[in-house]
Amino acid sequence: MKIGIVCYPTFGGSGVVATELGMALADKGHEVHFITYNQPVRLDFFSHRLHFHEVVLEEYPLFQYQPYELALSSKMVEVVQKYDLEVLHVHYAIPHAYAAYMAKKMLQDKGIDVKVVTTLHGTDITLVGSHPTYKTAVEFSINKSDEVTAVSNSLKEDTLRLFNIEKDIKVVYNFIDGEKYDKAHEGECKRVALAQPEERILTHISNFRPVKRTDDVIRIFNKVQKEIPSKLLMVGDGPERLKAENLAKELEIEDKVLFMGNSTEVAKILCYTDVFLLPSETESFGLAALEAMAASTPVISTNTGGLPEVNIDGVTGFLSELGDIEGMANNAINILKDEEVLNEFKENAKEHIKLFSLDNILPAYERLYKKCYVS
Ligand code: GMT
Repeated sequence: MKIGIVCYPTFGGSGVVATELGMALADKGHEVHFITYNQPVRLDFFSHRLHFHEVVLEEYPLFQYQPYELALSSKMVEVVQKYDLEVLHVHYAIPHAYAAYMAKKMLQDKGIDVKVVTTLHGTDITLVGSHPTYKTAVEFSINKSDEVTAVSNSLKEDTLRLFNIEKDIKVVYNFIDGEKYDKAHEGECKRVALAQPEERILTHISNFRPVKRTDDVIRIFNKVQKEIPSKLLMVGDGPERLKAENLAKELEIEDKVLFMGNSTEVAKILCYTDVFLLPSETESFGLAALEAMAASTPVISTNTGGLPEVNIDGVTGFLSELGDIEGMANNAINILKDEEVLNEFKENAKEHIKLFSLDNILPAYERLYKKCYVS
């Protein structure tokens, strides 16, 4: 098929999922066109069936805010027409689903029928989308999509609770290419550059927004390092980073906490990691947790949102109540202090990701694209 993918091209989970999906679809023989304001960070152009179309914003002094939706929907119309796209798969409702609806209407006017599949990722529903500023438009564009998916049962329930939804929402879990993480283990391991041989490595990866509770990460680690020689890798960047850095200084553990910024080498970093920390206030899915498990890393997380669908308590890691720093630290210590226990959790984590394999998830999206044309 000929598929247009619209996403945020950044380090966020929705952009990563959209990019990996597009590359996998191209590998399977589909023609894929990314339509976004920058080349997605994880996009590599090894397939000739992958295309990227940049949405260019014109600056004009009258605008206090650039009308991105207008530029995006115009670009969608142009690309659908030029390449005969059959489906526009938009990731993250705001403003992508709304812009896709406008594109669809403009194309209908020209006698062209393009189908719109919207995938809800989390904050587009739970944090931003349900805010009164956006709610009307988000609800409208979800209801007007040809097919709607959510990345977990938890997110589906949240969407039905927060909006007046007339469409059936299908749950299609995020997926992971386990092999990529196996390969990261094959090369030279630079673990030695990050920690002493006797030290354990704990890692957190996020966009450092308040919802990620990065201060909790530091406080959990502070308790762990008192019991077990260890280092903490803080990967990513965002508004809470400085606060987390200051907290590490205040707790006098700054020499044990490495702030690494955004990275495209997530698989390599995870291959050195013993335990992954994700104490989020909410997570519709927790792609970072799944990536950690793909690298055989147990996950210590909260039990919020879709996390219990991904991280299985007592099997792939442990779940705790939001803010239970003591509980999460103890869980990490219990895993880390015993080599045998650690290895068991590592094996369980790697085994569990099979449920989220590309082979399982990709056909679900392909069926959905086809279904648009029969329903
Ligand atoms: O977590 C973020 O703030 C980024 C956000 C995004 O849209 O990129 O992540 C959301 O989508 C990811 C991919 O489906 C999920 O794995 C994350 O759990 C979800 N984040 C939240 O629900 C907070």
